[in-house]
Amino acid sequence: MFRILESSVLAGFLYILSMSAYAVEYLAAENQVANFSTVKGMEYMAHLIKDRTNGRVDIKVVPAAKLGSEKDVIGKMKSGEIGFARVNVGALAQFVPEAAVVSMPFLFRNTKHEQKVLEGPIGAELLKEISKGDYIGLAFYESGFRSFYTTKRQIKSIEDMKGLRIRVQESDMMNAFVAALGAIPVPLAYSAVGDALKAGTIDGAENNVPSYVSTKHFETAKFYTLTNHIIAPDIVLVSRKVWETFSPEDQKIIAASAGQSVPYTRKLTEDQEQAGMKTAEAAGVIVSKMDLPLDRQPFLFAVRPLYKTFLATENLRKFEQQIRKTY
Ligand code: GTR
Repeated sequence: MFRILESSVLAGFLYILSMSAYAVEYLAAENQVANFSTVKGMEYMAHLIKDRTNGRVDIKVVPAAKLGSEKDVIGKMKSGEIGFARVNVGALAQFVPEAAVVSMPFLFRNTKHEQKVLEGPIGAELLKEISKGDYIGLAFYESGFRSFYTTKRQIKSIEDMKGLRIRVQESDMMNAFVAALGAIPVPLAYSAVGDALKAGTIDGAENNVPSYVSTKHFETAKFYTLTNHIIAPDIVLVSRKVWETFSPEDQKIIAASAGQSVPYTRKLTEDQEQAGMKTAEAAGVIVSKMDLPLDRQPFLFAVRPLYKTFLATENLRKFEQQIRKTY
């Protein structure tokens, strides 16, 4: 009896030892705050992965840009210093030109259009293209329309953009976009925007409602104009260096779990969008629409040249065409 017990304890001990030799904790960078939909989505994905790999792959989601700005994080993923991240395609496009396709202004007509594209064959194909180099794209998270918010005035027409200092993501395309509208682009890390608004070094920024509200930017920038200019999805990324250390079986588990976190995250994003709008309005934010289509037309016209510059290859233009033809 004692022998049996002794040998099973020993076996258990050896098992724990062997498990701990293989269980590695990976960090996943997030720049949104703890209860934000994408952070929850990444945590859900991490939970599925840990469970299904019996703890071999243990991912810890680190929110609030504690691992660095989006630009720094993507840079550090090249060497594998950071294994996982959820970033926005706008920021990724600086490193992977294919990511620019879905960050272009006035491309998606609405979130349904975005969802159909990303979750269908075009989305799958685009993930493959994005995954040819230093990064593996596991899944897209839909993130809602981005619009301008400003401290001084409402945007009623393109004229109102003139001379405003608008914060942009650290992206050449976003820089060119805001400049094309007649404003002055100010590239800044996401975490620096709140202080810049308060200090008055910028007059506004642009983002989706959950980001506008969770960052409390609405407390300083009281005009939110539904320009609905970009729906740039977020993307769950793994460093290729780290990806290649996983067995094919674990790679499958990781990819499937990321995919399963998409509908989970979408529901939270939709809820946060609705709740965020209410919070903003209750705090006295003036939410306004532009009078369609007359005031919107000059915006569409101004961004046209950007397509030539940032979708510079036939392959990228092919994606654009396929997206536009999706109904
Ligand atoms: C948010 C996105 C962030 C970051 C931010 C920004 O919508 O979730 O990852 O890209 O926009 O504007 O910097």
